[in-house]
Amino acid sequence: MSVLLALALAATVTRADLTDPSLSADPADLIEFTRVEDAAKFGWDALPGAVLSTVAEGKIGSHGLRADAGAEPQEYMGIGLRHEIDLTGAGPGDRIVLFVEQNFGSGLAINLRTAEGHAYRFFDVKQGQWTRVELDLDLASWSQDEGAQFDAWGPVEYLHIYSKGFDAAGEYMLLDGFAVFVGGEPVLVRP
Ligand SMILES: [Ca+2]
Repeated sequence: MSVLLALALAATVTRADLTDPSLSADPADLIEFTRVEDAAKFGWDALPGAVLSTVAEGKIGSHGLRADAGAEPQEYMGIGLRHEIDLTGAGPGDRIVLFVEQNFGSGLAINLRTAEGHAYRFFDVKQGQWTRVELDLDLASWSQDEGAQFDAWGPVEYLHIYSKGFDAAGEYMLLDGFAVFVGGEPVLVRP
């Protein structure tokens, strides 16, 4: 990536940070729970080895989610959402938006599980500060499991946001403002 492009992207991230009008419609943010029990009821959970909690330091709304390494950390810790998100018809220009902060590494992965297999991709984040991430749903930008190639999105049953490097005591990940837009509209809103 050229320096100029990197600077342009950094500027975009800063400007869009808290002012994305599509996210000011609060229900599009699928992370807004004061109690972790309610987040769990919606489908949020920590991946094995980590412990989920809610935090009053959201980037959108007032609360976010936090995963801390637990007593027995494992590789590939992170946060998962087990709640159907129907991406049927999604394509270029449609997007997943999220805010993340973590104190390990500089990259994360997202994995979407559909009935036809997994689609996943990696993205860069800054360590120790919130990063706004926007992932286009153009399937050409996503990798798939070998033998499970599909050419159109369908309902996503389960998603993970994780890192191989999230594997040690004292490490954490904060997540907020997770929203999915197809045709400019949120695919799913909180109840
Ligand atoms: Ca929130």
